[in-house]
Amino acid sequence: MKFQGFLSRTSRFVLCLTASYALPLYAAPQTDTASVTRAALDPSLVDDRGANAHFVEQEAENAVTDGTIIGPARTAYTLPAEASGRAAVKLLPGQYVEFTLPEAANAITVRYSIPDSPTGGGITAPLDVSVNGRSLVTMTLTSQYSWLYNQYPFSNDPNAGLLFPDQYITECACVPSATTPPPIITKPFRPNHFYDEQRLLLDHRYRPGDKIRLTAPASSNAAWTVIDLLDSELVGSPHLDRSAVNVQLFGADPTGQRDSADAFDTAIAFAKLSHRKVYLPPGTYQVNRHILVDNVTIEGAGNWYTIVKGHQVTLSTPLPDGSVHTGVGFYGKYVADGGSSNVHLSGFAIEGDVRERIDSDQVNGIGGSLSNSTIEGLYIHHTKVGMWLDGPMSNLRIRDNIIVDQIADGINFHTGVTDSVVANNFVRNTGDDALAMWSDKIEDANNTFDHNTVQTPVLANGIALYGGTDNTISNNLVADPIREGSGLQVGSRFGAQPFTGSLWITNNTTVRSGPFELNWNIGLGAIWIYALEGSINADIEVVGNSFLDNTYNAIMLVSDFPVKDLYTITNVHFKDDRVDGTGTSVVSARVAGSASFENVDARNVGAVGVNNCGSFHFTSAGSEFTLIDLGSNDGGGTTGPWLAPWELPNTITCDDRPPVVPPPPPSPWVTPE
Ligand SMILES: [Ca+2]
Repeated sequence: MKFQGFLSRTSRFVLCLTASYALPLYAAPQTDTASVTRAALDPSLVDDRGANAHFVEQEAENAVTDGTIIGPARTAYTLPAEASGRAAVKLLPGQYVEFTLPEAANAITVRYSIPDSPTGGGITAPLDVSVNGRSLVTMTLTSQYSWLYNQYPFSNDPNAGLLFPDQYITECACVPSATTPPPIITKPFRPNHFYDEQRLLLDHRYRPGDKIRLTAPASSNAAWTVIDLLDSELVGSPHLDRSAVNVQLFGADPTGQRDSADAFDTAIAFAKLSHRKVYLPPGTYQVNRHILVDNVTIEGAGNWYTIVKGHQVTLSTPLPDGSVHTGVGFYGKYVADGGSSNVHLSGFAIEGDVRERIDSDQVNGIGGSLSNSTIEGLYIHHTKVGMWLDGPMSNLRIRDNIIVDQIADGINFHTGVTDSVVANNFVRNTGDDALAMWSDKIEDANNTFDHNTVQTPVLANGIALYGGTDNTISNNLVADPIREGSGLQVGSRFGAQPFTGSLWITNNTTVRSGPFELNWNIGLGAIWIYALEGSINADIEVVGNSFLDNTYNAIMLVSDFPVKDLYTITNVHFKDDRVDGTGTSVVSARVAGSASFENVDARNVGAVGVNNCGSFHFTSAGSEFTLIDLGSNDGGGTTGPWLAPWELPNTITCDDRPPVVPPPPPSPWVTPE
């Protein structure tokens, strides 16, 4: 969706509009585009990778502040680790951070963290916004949707004891309930999901060079306010459609006071009878349950203007799908009920109210089965999963959406989703895999995830594939995965169907991936292929990718120790990939099998190029994992060429924990080798 024109002053925000907004004529706005980054990288390093978003992103750590920069640091359960670029700015009451607008803007998004309440549940706190020294508005920040603790599936109680004392935890390397004396568990235990973000329409269009200052008021009740980044954007005027069926004519309340769910249903029924679209005019509509959609088009005025907002509802009896709560969401019919088709949703926001993770709850922004459908230009916030599709279903196109601050996944193709596309979406701060295909019971096939941006998934992976056939992951940008996952995952896990046919992983960029795996106590790879529940022998082509600033390894092929002699990984082919910076190795092999490498170039490699453990038998025949050198694999680091002849084809170089050598920041690959 592309908007034209500028925001009028009839914003839903009540602002003080006075003559003092006139810009001083004597000062030519200073243009400062140097601070614009994408995933905290110079945009030239990620050209044509990731989503082409409507906004520009600026990191607080690059802005002007009298606060304190925290980070860069990547240790899980810390504030910098979950920040974009692994750094942010911490403001004490009275301190500020100031951004210089690089482009004209009438809207901003602030990504921030404030403390939890002492007993959990969150607080609210003010943040003053001023432009060019003039006070504009005070935002009300909240930590009601952030701060989870403890073991999966987490708790909101910072003072809780272990949820599962009978489970192994890495902190004591023990099973606490079976250990004498019992280990002392630090509280809060495993705090995470610290950040939230909030959007603000400004009173008018500001110019490049104007200064947006965010100040934690001296009187703030929050002991600190961390600002991670600012997105700024020029939002066009609302989309109008006078020919469509207007939900307000059926009683929908744009002030958000009355529940509008029944009015939505009535408008949808009327629209289907009259073969027209449904239109959601600007406003906030309260909807506290699923809106069932089938063979209908629903258009909003744009996701900055039309907000469909719900609160979580506790059900007196569980639903057939297992839910004990419901909330706002647009759902196709489940396959058991025939599935939905020809659904087209665009141009509105879905604001949920999910504050805890209950895996059986259907409290997702989009759900059910949606064949032959499109989902475009939505902003989905504070739901459990942005879009959880339960197939079998086919031909769904998901484009140009923003999915942020989720309790679990961003988008999941679950069970037999085929011939579908996820393109140009922006996903930040998910609580599980940001983009996933889970071939549960029935394989996902012929799908493409293309040109999406994923930032800071606080658990699991940026993009994850669990089984499937002939799927493509291309041109995506994945940054800052934090724990128990990495940038790209190919896994035989979660009962998924095996990988068959081909899998193409093409022209993606990851950055600051390959984090420390807390349970294994080793570093992962930016891409990791994991044979946990079966061998992986489909044709996997990993071509043209850039793995930048890897915390540990760039590439990992791995099994789990109890199954290391059961499963292998074979038929994986790396070609034309670039590795710029590894804390440890380019390749970590901890499985039996093989992979081929052709024109895989690396530099700033921190440890031996190949850390080859195979399946840990360490016989005189060498590792059980073989590297096939197809030529032109150049570059390396302080230990020499990354794919040196002495490492081939299967020299054992196994070292669980080589010293980490943090690489220099990524830079242009000036002279391709
Ligand atoms: Ca940041």
